[in-house]
Amino acid sequence: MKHKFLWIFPAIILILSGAAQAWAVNSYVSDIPNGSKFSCNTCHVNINVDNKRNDFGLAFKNNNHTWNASLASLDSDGDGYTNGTELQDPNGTWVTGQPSPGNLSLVSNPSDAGSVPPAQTYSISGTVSGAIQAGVTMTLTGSSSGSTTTGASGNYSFTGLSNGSYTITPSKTGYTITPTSIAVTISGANQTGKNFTATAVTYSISGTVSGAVQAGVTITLSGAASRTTTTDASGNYSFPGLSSGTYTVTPDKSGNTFTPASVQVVITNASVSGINFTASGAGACDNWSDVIDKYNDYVEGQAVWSEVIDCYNEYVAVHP
Ligand SMILES: [Ca+2]
Repeated sequence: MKHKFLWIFPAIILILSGAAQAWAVNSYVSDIPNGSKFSCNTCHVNINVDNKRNDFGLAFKNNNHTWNASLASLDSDGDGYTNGTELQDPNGTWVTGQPSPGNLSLVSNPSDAGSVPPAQTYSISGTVSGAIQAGVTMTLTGSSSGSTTTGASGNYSFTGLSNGSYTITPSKTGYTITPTSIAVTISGANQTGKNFTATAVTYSISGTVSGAVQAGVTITLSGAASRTTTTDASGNYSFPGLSSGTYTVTPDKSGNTFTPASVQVVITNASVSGINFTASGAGACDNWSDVIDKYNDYVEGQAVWSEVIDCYNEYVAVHP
C-alpha cells in the first residue's frame, strides 16, 4: 500500500509541472508577432520533449521576453533573414495585443534556418487598345522569359515574376503597335499600366495606264473594298489604305479598250504595284456614241481634234 502511494505522488507532481510549463509557454506565444503560426516551436526546440529553448527562444528570453526593434533586427537562426523579416514585422514595431502584422502565409520560423520567407513574386500587366485588342502576342524577355496573348478587352499580365529587369514586346500581323516595347523594372511591387496602342497596317494597289490614253481613266476597285479613282496626267493611279484581301482593278474610259480588261490582285501583308493597263483607241469607235464620247473628250481638253476625226472615220469604216 505504502509503495503504491509513493509511486503515484511523483507522477502527479510531473503532470502538474508539465501543465504549468504549457501555461507559461502559451502566454509568450501571444507576445510574438504571428507567434501562433509555429506556436511553442517558435522558441523551443521541441516542446513535446522538453522545455529547452532554441536560438530565437534564448534571444527572446534575453530580451526580457519582449518583442521590439532590437530582437527584430537579429537573425537568430542565421538563415540570412532577420527575426523581424521572418515574423512579418521587419522593424519590430508590433506590440502585444495588436492585430498580427503582415501576411501570415509569408511568416517563416525565426529559429529554423531551414524555414525562410517564400520568394516574393510580382506581376506586369497592361492593355492593348486601338485597332485590335484581343489576340495580340505579348513576349516577355529579361530576368525571365515567356509569352501570352491579350484577352477580349486587350488585357494581359505576366505573373510569378521575381525582382528584375524585363522587356514587354507586343506583336500582331497586320498591325503596328506602339511603343514597340516597354522596359519594366520590378523592385518589390507589381507593375501595372504597361499599355500599348495598335493601328492597322494598310497597303496600296498602284499602276499606270499607257497607250491611247493616260489621263482621266476611271479605275474601279472592287472586292474586299470598293472605290474609284482617276489616272493622273501620266496615267498613274493608286488605291492607298487597303487591308489584306482580294481585289479586282478595272480601267474604263469611253472610246477605249484596255488590256487586260481587269486584274485580280491579292494583298497579303504587302503593297502591290505595277498593276498596269494599256489603252487602245483602235476599234473602239465602232458606235456613234463612241464618236460622241471622243468629241466630248475634245471639248473637255482630253483629246485633240484629229482624234475626233480619226474616231469618226473608224465609225464610217464600220458603218459605210
Ligand atoms: Ca532568420
